[in-house]
Amino acid sequence: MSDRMRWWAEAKFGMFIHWGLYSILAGVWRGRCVPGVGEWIMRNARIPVREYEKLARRFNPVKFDAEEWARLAREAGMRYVVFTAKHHDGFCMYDSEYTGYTVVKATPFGRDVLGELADACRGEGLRFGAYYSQTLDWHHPDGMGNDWDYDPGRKDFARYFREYAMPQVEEILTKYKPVAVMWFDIGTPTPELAREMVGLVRRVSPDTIVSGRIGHGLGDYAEMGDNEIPRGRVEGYWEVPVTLNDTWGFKSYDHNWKSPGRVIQMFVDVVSKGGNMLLNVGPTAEGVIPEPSAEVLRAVGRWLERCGESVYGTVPGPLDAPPDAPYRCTAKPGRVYVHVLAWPWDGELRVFGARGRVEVSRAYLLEGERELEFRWDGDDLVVAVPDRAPDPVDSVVVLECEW
Ligand code: JFZ
Repeated sequence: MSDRMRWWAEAKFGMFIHWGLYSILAGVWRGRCVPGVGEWIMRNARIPVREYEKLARRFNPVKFDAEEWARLAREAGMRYVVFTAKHHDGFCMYDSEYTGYTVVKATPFGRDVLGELADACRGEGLRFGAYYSQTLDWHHPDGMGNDWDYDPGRKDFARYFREYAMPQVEEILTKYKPVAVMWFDIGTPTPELAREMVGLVRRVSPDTIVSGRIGHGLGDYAEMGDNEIPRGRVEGYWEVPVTLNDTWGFKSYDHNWKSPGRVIQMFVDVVSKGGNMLLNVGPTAEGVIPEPSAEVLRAVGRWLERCGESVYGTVPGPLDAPPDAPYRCTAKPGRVYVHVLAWPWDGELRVFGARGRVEVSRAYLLEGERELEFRWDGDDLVVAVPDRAPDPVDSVVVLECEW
């Protein structure tokens, strides 16, 4: 395991925060609901730069409290936070010296959101990372993606990348150090430019992790598609970004919140396959994380408070659950944690294909440590379990074993 990735591989769980001028529109433009994710409203509604820029004068999140957000992440059991320093709309939620289009210079709020969040997260013992859109930039004439204000044929993207994006990444890495993760997105048009950006990060901040969406296989880990959990184990370091509803940036009418149970089971599924989960919140224009999403996070945290040892610092281990099995497995030296996601109705938990993979000496419930009888049936380990599940979402059976 590489030194740079050690904390990340053990952390398993992070908070993603998408917050910017798009949070003001909240999915609505000129009285119309705009389809698609909230942070893409400028593109999806083809809002002219001169119109969209005016939102900056309206950005005054009087209820923003970075320490409250950091406390929620800690309560949820999250170990790192990734915040949108600059998303595709080009607006900088930090104090950039390369543009006036920033939360400090262009808004009545005038505060350095990235800086306050970085300090608050570190105060809670959380690692802090910055999301940076290195390719799409709908505000800058040489950035990619805005074909409604600018002529794509007249763009000089290499100039944008080398004279704007790279200097901004360098200022983020130096002004807000230590930046634990630079979360690049969408990919980079050429491997040459991607290598230049990775080289910059390595030179300026060698411990900073580079996300997979820098592209061309140059990241320190692989980033799955949004909400895309692989069907089986994936070797190497990888992460899946997950929304709590159906948007990253706040939309006033997206109430399709995932239940705590679904989030916990998704999380355990991801960890059992070797990945991390970066779970998103989309705060409102006032600076408030929507309460329904906060409640989900707190419920996840309560489960992790009780069962976190079966997740943090684990590896997939010797037992791969069949994709449609009602359980998932994680492991540490000397033990396998069987996460039972659907409690057996007949009192028998069957762990498929365990023979020859684990030498079991003891089985017990993680919560309460109740001893459980077990037997072998062919290649399967069969554990006798009580009628009632200890937890309605994920009851953990511990197998003490050599593997
Ligand atoms: C990107 C952004 O466009 C989006 O706004 C959000 O920030 C999300 C986390 O990242 O969206 C993507 C990028 C890549 C894939 C899917 C959505 N992908 O590779 O499938």
